[in-house]
Amino acid sequence: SKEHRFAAVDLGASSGRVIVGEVAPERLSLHEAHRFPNQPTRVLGTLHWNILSLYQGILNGLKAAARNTTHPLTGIGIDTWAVDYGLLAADGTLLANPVHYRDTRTTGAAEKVAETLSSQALYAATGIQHLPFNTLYQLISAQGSPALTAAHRLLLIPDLISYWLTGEPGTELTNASTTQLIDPRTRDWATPVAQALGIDLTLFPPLRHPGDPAGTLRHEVLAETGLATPVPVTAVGSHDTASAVVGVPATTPDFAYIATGTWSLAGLELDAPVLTEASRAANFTNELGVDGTVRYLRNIMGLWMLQECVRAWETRGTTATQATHTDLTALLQAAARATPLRSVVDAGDPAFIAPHHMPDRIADACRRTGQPVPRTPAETTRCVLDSLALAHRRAIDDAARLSGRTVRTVHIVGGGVHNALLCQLTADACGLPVIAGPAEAAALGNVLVQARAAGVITGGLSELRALLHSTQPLRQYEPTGDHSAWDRAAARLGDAQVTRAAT
Ligand code: LFR
Repeated sequence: SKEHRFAAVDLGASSGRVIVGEVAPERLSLHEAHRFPNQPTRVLGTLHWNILSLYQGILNGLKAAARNTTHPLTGIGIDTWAVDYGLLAADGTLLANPVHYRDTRTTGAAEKVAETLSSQALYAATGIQHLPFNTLYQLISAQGSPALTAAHRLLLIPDLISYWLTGEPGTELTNASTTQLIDPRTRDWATPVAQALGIDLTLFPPLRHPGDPAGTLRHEVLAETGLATPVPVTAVGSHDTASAVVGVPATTPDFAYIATGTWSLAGLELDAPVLTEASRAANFTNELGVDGTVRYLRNIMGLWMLQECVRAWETRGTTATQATHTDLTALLQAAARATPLRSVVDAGDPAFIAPHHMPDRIADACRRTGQPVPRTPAETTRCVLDSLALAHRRAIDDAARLSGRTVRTVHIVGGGVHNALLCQLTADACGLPVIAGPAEAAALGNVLVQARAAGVITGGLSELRALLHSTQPLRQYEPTGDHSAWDRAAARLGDAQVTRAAT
């Protein structure tokens, strides 16, 4: 038949998914073959990803995909969160369990780097936003450790999974850009940065671009999953945010996007990086995108803040906040009725990155800025959502100003699409229409890049997006309310948020 099936392996911070996309020239539909929890584990004080359990979830997902389809899979693509990695010995053995980017081992690494390379020079060479967990800082913190000393090879998480599935090592470019070791102008390694800091770039296998072949499933994987031989693996935008941006159903060039989930990644798609001092001071990143694009965006805490609050309330046994779907719905309904913009916090503040005590940290931030402290889960939830909307608006305004572009539409994709209050507040804060959907943008972007590489569909990003626009359910939110209320709320946070990156 003319219809092809592609499996998207999409690992997020709270769950992993194997999603099958059925693609034909005018058709595109998804179904979830398997979803499994992603539960980080703390061992002797260090927070790890449970990498073998995730890999087993992927094998189970591929097995489910093989069972549920009458047609063979045309291919597989893998995307996950960024920056983290596994270290391998020369024989391919994983030398240590990958560490979670929310682990605090990188504390002090930025200061150490600054002794050799100023933050100005580092930004001019890599264009990457300062985040404490960038691979660069992880490697600096790991210098001299037994695993890094013994390592023959470093594989970023999607590349590690790809290697286990196919036996073929590679480094996919969009995710490689998040290491802070890539020059966004040449889209190749920033060798002088690595040399200055004593980072061995030969640990990284050669770069692959989205759409490149990445091997075929090993026999043991075929046997375990029941898939028919041979199934190719294709490099996609292996950074989940890169795939999510492909999955933005934009029909005009003047759009901003917010990829929502554990994080909110808010910004613009550009064709060249912005490496100015103003851009660095505003803490904007130039991650590389599919088809030669640049993802000019800022990391904002995202729904992580709410997830962590819910977890804290559950542990304390606060009523009406069990993590069931209905109770989350009730919590959001109560938040919708709570006083708007009563208190806001800076949702870009790295103080919110680590797990634990989120309601207390939010209360502290309110107190510090002289605002009322939220008393109930509903008030805290409203504070988080107002703060996210405010941070969304700020990122989009800054991105437009710093890149000299105009924004007329905001697209929200990813898990936050299901949060109608967040979508409406974002439209209100930005004073722009918000188009929400699809929620599974990363899986869709993954599938589309595979389908194009396989020749099932053709065209550039705008053609891929037109297919999304015509096949995926979308919802539009118009801006409402008094726009100046958002200006006043922003003023309460003062200049702290603007100047953070400059320090
Ligand atoms: C989102 C994401 C962000 C990245 C963060 C950490 O899932 O990939 O883009 O900054 O996770 O890797």
